[in-house]
Amino acid sequence: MTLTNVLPTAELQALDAAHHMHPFTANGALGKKGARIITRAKGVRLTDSDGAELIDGMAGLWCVNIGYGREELAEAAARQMRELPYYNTFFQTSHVPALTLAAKLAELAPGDLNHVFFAGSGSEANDTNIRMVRQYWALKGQPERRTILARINGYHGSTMGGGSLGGMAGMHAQGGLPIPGIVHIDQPYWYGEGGDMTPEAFGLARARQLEEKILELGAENVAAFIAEPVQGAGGVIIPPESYWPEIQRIVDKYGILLIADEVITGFGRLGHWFGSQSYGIRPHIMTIAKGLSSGYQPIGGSIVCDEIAHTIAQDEFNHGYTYSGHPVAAAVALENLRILQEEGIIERVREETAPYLAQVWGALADHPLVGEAVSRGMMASLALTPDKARRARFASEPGTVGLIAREYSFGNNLVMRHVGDRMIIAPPLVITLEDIDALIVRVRKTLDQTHDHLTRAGLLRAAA
Ligand code: PXG
Repeated sequence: MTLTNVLPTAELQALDAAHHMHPFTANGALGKKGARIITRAKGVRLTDSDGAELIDGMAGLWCVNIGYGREELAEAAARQMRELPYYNTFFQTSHVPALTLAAKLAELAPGDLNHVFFAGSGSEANDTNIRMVRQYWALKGQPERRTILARINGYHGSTMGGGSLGGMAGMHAQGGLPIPGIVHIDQPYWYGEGGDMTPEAFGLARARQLEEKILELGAENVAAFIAEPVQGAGGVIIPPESYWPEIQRIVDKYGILLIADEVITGFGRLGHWFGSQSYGIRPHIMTIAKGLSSGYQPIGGSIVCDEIAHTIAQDEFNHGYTYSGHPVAAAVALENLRILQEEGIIERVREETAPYLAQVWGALADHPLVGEAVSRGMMASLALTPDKARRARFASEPGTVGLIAREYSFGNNLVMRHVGDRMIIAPPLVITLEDIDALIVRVRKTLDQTHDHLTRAGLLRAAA
């Protein structure tokens, strides 16, 4: 018996409001309204404490790649807990789940990305990356190479390091971020910022900001550039095709380390094991988390190339987490990778479901409220606009319209997020064509309701 079974929704909500501090939430307002309590899930569907069934268009928080309810993962966790629930890897010991998972990741990762440093989350892994690239350059006799370049509206986590690498203004406004030594350049967001340029020209221009910044700071002071292959939390921003090849040219030219933050794009979301493969880029480090265990256990890490790993190995690296390579999390991750591989889930995304999603999601562009409807793999976004021809923003505070749409979507039993006035989805990779159809029906209904609402409320107005 669980709490869910013994308490009515209102009492669960009251306990939640009284004691539970939610992340990224105005808890006062949520407490008054009451959180929706999710009690169980299967496949791509969630059930709430009132018994309603929702399609989870966000795979939890971009992580439940294999879908909910896979018994094999529960079994793997139980088996590992009985055998060895915990041991550390700090002081000259190792254990089978961590070393097997590291070897498996080395096999799956491209090129010479053959070494894994484990963390408990994506944020922790990016904190590791900051320290690792600086230590690498120190050991190479270039300790002045400390600055890490990142992007405005990128997301790399919520720790002091991760939040600093990220370029979220709302996060930098609180708690003294960013830490020193991190410099941001603009994002390759053509729809919102490209003006009259073609996407291709804009992609090149934004990539060349990296070169300009390197020259401004002096290449001898720059350690690394970090970026998500496709920005997730920033609003599913898919860069123009010209962007990544130019970034690769620039990091190669100046000998800057490239960190691909694959926390969302890893483990099949773009139709390849890693987003870097989808874009043909060659990172020195990939940050991983989320889909590594399909969210069934908290685990993250950095997959590191030979050159950095061999250099770091020359000295003691004074860094690590109690739960680095946690045996239960590692055992669950291994089982998750087995399922992704043996069931051909990533190939199916690439060959079947992603092309289908691109077609039916792209067709939403005919809706009067939609300025662009784009997808890559199992990540998709809509830009809402009061004036399609001008790619106009709403006159209302950014996010007002997005929130209205999100509320309708939730009411239609579809979990679709908003980032400002962009609507985003990233469903479990196991979603079927029929479920994509069901999802699209709910999105269309949501758009119609939002359009009616904006018309009635006089909000269908463009910013000057
Ligand atoms: N990098 C990327 C690219 C992410 O998307 C992290 C790092 C941090 O991972 P952890 O495991 O520390 O959360 C993330 C996480 C959102 C949202 O609102 C996205 C994330 C986390 C929380 C909210 O879309 N992504």
